[in-house]
Amino acid sequence: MTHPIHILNGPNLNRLGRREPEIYGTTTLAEVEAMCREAAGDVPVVFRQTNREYELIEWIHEATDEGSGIIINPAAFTFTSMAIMDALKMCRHPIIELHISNVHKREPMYHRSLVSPVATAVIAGLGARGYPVAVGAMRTLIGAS
Ligand code: DHK
Repeated sequence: MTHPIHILNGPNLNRLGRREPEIYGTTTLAEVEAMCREAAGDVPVVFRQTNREYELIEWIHEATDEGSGIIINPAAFTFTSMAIMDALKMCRHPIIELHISNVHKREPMYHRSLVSPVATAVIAGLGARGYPVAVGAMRTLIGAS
């Protein structure tokens, strides 16, 4: 039995679809979750979102102990949280950092990720479609396809 892919989402992503649609699109987080589960096929998925930094850290610990890989959109915590970076450092599974927008085309405050140095790969700018792309890549990284 393959351990789950943990897909973790940070602050304000609960409002996806209504939040700055010109940047993040109109796809809702529930629709993103469905896209991920379809892309995962026979690999189980844990899909979560929180606005609480400590909770995201605890979920990273859980994914480290019980999962097969982490796909994480830390949202604004990407650029501020050394605690999330430190939690990810403990993970020996593949880590894909995911952003809906191309953060490198945005304002300078979005250009220095604290997560990228500890991630296996980064996907940014594909919109909500980046999530199923990340799941497909994670299936390959964990040997599921
Ligand atoms: C999502 C957010 O909420 C922003 O704070 C990030 C990221 C970008 C995204 O593009 O998915 O800066």
